[in-house]
Amino acid sequence: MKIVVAGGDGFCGWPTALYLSDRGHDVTIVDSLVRRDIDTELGSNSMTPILPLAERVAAWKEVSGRDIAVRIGDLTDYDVVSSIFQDLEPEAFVHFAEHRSAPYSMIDREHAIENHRNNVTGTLNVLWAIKDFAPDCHLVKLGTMGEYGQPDIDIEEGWIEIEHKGRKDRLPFPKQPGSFYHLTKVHDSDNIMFTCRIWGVRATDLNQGVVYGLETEQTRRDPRLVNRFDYDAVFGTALNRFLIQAAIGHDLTVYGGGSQTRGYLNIADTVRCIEIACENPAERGEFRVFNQFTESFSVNELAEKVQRVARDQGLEVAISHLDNPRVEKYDHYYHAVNTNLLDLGLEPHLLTDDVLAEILAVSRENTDRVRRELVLPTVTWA
Ligand code: UPG
Repeated sequence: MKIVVAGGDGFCGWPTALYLSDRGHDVTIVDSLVRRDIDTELGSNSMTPILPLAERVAAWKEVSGRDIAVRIGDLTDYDVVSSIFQDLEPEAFVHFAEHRSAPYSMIDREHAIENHRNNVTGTLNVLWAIKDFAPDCHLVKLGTMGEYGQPDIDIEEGWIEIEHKGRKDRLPFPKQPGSFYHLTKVHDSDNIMFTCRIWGVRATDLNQGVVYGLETEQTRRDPRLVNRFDYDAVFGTALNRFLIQAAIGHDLTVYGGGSQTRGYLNIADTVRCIEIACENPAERGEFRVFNQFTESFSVNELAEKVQRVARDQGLEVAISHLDNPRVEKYDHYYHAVNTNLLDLGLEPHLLTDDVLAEILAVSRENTDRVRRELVLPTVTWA
């Protein structure tokens, strides 16, 4: 298939582009490189030394013999987006090209607005371009499990049957996002759902959980293909941060009580989920939602797992309960349905001690690149 991977220089996008290319798809990466600019803005870096995009793609050609085309461009510019659809005529457009950090969106008013401008405008441009130039193209959009919040009922996959005053309907599942960033994904979902209804767009919204891990089968083939690995308090995510903290001898930073529970998945499953979505497109006019996570854990459970695996490697790490910089529920009910992807053939890579030990080992090789002052959270919600 002809597939565009927008955001193909990022943590999920890069390994996805390699995976799809490896599976024989004709892949074009579109990226504005803004994630690298944000590193400069925040004074942060990937723990792993990542090459410039052109060099990464050249290394992939050398290792695999396969070409990945690259377009540097910003989806908030409609000329860029319309030319992508006119020139490439993609069958699937995989859309990772959004600012994905909750803390980044909560820094101040300007960041909240920029987060909305970038994410919501980019997706609107993609929807208009599909309508204008490629009505059959399947939009595979990265949403987030964070759209749902933590309701006191089971979380369904995008839709719920509701009986109200004697009548029944299948309605969008209620959304209670926890940050301005998560809100941008809710706005995207609404915009996509609307265009499926009025223009017949075919779309899959992948409500992804927190991704952990670093390497995939493809990135492991050459050190120049290594994925980015965020550890700072703005872009680093829960489990990966704990592993890096263990590697550098920092207390594990559990926010508040630590009973906050979320859905998680391995990066190796992210890339496979995208392939499954592309190869099984939504129908014209269908707004399809998959909950893309494989297991649920509380933050405390993750910290305890990391502490135990670190101990096996001779590292003693303590668990600290910091004042929670976010406004979150504790001791809440959390049960989310995730059967759509499993039914289409996903075989999850589960969070075993071996998986943790591998990520910890890579972290231990790169400790010299960590700027310790970026580890503790500074952005607060309240
Ligand atoms: N947390 C800690 N300590 C840390 C970091 C996080 O306790 O050092 C907690 C945090 O309070 C929250 C949970 O861990 O309860 C998850 O937080 P985090 O890993 O930062 O994930 P999210 O803020 O939910 O965001 C990530 C991605 C986002 C994606 C989402 C999917 O950044 O792009 O949409 O996961 O759930």
